[in-house]
Amino acid sequence: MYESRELMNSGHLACAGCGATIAMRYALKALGENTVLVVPACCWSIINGPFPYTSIKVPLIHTAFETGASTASGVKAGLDAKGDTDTSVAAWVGDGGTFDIGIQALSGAAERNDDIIYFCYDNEAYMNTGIQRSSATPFGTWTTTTPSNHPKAQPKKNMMEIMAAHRIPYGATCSVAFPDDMMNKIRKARLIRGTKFIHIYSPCPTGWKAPSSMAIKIARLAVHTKVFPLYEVENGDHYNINIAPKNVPVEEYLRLQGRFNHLTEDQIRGIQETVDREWERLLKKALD
Ligand SMILES: Cc1ncc(C[n+]2csc(CCOP(=O)(O)OP(=O)(O)O)c2C)c(N)n1
Ligand SMILES: [Mg+2]
Repeated sequence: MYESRELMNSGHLACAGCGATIAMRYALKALGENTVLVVPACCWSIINGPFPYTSIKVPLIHTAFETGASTASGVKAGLDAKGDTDTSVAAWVGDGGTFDIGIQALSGAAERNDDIIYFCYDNEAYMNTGIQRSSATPFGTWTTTTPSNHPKAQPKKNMMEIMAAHRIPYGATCSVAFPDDMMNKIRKARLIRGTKFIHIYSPCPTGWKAPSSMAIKIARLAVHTKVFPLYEVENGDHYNINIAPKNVPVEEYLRLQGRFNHLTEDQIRGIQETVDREWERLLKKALD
């Protein structure tokens, strides 16, 4: 079975506790070896190792920052032209490459409903270049471009809603703290034709100022505080929540990460209110 095969080697170049690396390991187990990966500029361009070395056992194409989706579309068209319709083509892109600079290419692929799986591993900032804020960075976060005395003033962009609005056949959020849920969703996505969008919550101990041993605990708390709910969206309007959150106060999640150290009680209350409001919105859609 492909699912249990290890398609990632241990000799990669990631920081200790890197969620994006754990995410790749699970994703490859679910995708299987008949896969081509497209990776634009991001931490994963480094993690995989310098050519001719590689830490994964499937072909990987390095491409320009804004071209994750369009390169994947091109690879898929090339394989189709050769008569190969079995190989899965997957873009593996950071949040900066997805929410910001690559959104045009992604929107184009989704509008054409190109048959690719688009993964966004979300560590909530431009980590590879030194922790700059992206539109995936949550409100109130410290980054090197949003210092503690001027933390990020805007909320995180709701990328799944943008993808749902394209009416793609399948979208799902995943977390490295819930590997079975993640692999089930990827296996499901592999069998669906058209554009699939998989949004993976990927802790970055380096950029989040947290101990590497806390990465999975933080990821689990993100789900149980409702900060990052795990759900699927089919055809843009059928919502399904996969893990019931335990309603842990958001403060428990924030306090584990140095990037939120400066937040006042008032600001934390405000974040809790936003999280509750967003959860209610999602719940309404799931119950519809
Ligand atoms: C057009 C362009 N602008 C800027 C860069 C520099 N750059 C390389 S990776 C990166 C950050 C990527 O952030 P993200 O997509 O979130 O992935 P992460 O590094 O967090 O894994 C930037 C700004 C580039 N390679 N190309
Ligand atoms: Mg990032």
